[in-house]
Amino acid sequence: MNRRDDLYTRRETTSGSFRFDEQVVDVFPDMIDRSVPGYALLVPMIGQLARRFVQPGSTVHDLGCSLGAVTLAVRAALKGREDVSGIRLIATDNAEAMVARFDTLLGEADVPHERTSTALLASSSSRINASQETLPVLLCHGDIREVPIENASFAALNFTLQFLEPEDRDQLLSRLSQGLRPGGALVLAEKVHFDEAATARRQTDWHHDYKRLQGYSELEIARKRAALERVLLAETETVHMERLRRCGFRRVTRWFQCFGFHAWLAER
Ligand code: GEK
Repeated sequence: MNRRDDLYTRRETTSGSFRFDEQVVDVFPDMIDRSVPGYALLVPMIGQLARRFVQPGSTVHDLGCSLGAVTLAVRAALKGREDVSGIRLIATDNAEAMVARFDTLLGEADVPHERTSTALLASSSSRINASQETLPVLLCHGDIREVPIENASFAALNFTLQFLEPEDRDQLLSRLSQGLRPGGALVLAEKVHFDEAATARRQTDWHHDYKRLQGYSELEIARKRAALERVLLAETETVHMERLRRCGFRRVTRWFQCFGFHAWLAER
């Protein structure tokens, strides 16, 4: 059962103190659903896009997988396709508490899976027999900046790039575009920043209205906001689109927006 997120009723915060720790993991599905407007729609839609773009015998990356919502949506969407043998689903996160919990969830759901690391991914292939049509999950505890991206046809950065230092973002996206096969695609979802002050204020107000309607108090909203300062570094849509093109993506399409939460499909 998913626990209700009441973390910031209990936790006093200092600016920039947010971490993906055990206590966040305990409430994570509820936290992200009640904090990111549209999350419950975005996840299955990423699965739908994967069904179109994933190619036989290729690798799929869920980068910053948390509890694996995207991995599981992609896996569910690919089921029923005739040509899934040999597809490797790799889910990576650098928070040990997240990976441990996702491991447990995969076990409970009887999904074939195996723990690995970025170093092992680089040096060996999985022991899991991906030739069967079981779509096994390779669960990787590590930094997405170090994950080898090879022979991929689909990747998702669902609200993860925003946690990297901006100077590391170009390198990751360039590696992704180089590691994707022609015809492959990346889904990037981010909280965006608006340069124009009045627009930024309105979008923040609307986001906070969403959180209020989801039952968060003013104190919880203020504490979470302070905790994320300098941890979640949002950029404008223009910065994102220019970076995606500069890093080698041929066509970039925004396919989702709810207030300041955007998702683009970047095609190789
Ligand atoms: C979902 N995609 O439910 N390397 C690996 N993981 C990282 C890194 C990094 N450098 N930085 C942050 N993370 C998920 C939601 S949450 C978004 C993604 C949110 C991980 C971090 O540990 C966390 O699990 C995830 O990225 C971001 O569809 O909480 O707003």
